[in-house]
Amino acid sequence: MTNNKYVLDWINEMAELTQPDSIVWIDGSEEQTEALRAEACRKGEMIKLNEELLPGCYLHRTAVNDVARVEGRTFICTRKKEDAGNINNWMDPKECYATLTELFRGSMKGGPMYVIPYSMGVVGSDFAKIGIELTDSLYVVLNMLIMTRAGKTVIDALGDSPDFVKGLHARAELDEKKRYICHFPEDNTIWSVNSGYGGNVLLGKKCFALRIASWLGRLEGWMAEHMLILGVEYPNGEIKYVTAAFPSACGKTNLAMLIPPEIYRKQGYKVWCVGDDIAWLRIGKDGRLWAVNPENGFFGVAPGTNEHSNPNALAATRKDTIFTNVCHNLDNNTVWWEGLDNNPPHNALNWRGEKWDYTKYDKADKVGTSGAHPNSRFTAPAKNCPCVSSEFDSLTGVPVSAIVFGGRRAKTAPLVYQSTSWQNGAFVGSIMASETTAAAAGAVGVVRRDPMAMRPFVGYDMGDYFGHWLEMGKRIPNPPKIFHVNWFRTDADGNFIWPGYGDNMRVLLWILARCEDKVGAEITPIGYVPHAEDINVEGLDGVTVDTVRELLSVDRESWLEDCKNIRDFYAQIGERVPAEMYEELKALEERLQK
Ligand code: OXD
Ligand code: MN
Repeated sequence: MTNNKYVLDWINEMAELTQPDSIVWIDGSEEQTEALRAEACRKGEMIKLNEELLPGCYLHRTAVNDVARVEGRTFICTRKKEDAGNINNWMDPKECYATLTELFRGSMKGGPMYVIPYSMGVVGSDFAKIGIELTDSLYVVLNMLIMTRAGKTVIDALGDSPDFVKGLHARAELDEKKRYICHFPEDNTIWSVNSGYGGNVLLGKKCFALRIASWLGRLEGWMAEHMLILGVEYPNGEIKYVTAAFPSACGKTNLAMLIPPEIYRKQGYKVWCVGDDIAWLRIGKDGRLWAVNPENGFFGVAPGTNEHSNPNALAATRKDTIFTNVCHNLDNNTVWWEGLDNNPPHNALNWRGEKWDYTKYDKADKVGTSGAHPNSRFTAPAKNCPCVSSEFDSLTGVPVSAIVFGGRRAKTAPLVYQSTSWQNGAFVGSIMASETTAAAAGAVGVVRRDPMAMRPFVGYDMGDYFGHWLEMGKRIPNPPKIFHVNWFRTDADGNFIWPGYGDNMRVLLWILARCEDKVGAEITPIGYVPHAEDINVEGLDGVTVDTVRELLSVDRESWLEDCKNIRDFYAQIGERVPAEMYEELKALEERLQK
């Protein structure tokens, strides 16, 4: 497919190491893709679902020990340890290549090596970057064909250039003790071995579009962020764009595809989805910040997705979708997950492929008793989404009015607040915290600091990353305003107070009104908080202005407690945390103590 010497030499070298029987180039044609789907079914890697009810859809199960990203096995391999920083796991590149070379050796024997040329971003746009993934997994090929723009057009666009990210993946023995997800930002290289779970093996996504891209962004003066991108359309047709960073499985996909409450729909408000997970941000010629979504599909969390929480996501999964680790309804050969509806299938296999008894479901042991794994996923083409933005394929992206940070916090963080400047906003992002979810292996529900929702995804030192945010702020003549939200505050009984989902529109409209100086706010020690009356509660059941007042309250004691934790976390990041962040922290403490 190409004469590019850099590409061919590298593929030959990797093939000599992994020893596949053949090399199969992925051209992106429907003909080849359909043949590969059929082959995946023949080999038992995928199950074809009911063609009438779920046309073009498939089910895949990963190994039971391989169901989430493995942060403990994810490494940034820079020559100097300090460039990877204290928050990342680090390995010396030479040592890492040597260890992984032995794991890759002969790992593709007996089967083909697939070569997937892919572009993150629209081919031909200034934002786009090219990668090539070599893999032994058909599941990876078929997912990459949904999640990225892949195939011949990409290799043609690369031409003779050496400028591509080299990704090597092999499932090998799926041995979790020998599982490694390794990034070599100085070599534009990613090696992933012994996993088959999306976040570890779809190398265009977290590995390239966040970890390697964040490194490139720092070098080249742009940003790669764990952010959704949405457009709010006003009744007059004007559209304002917002990006929002929430940690994994905290509702980015739901917010990105939000359906406004009826009172707004009637007036003509709409929300358009540009992206649900990753944003690449560049300074435009007009001095504003512009965003693109480098992906081409959604790799969304299935459980909890339903007609109420996210009808747009659900619609996106009704055709040409790959489901991973969901429950298989044997009666009609469709899929099911907890929170889809109240009718669990009676004749079904669970995510492990075992006969499933829905009456044994125990909320306290989801992994053991649920039909679908808590981190089960759908891989759906973005084009399937009824609210996909007309700017989805734009070469220049969309101009960003507001950046929103958010976490899952039962207490402390109010429903929404606004930072007082770009520097203060970067500080607000740096002190984000959230309760952990099933998207990563490990305990669920523990509060951990997750700066800008990028803790698992920054490809270099976290202190330097904060520094890059501050630098960018100095260079954007007309920067977006920066906010923080928390949809997850609970009452004394542990129930969520704010209805969330579509009603988050009410908060988005306050945010956008602030961006245009159309609404006032109260200044508090943490920043600008809405006057409770300015969050519209019309049409909400059981939520009054008083509820909103409670949701907006700032408890000085718990904030001061949080500040101690932030100080410890900054110390853990180490000496590259910029002085400006410590100044912001000190000023916050002083305001809270006043
Ligand atoms: C994801 C994640 O899959 O953040 O998007 O884990
Ligand atoms: Mn994510």
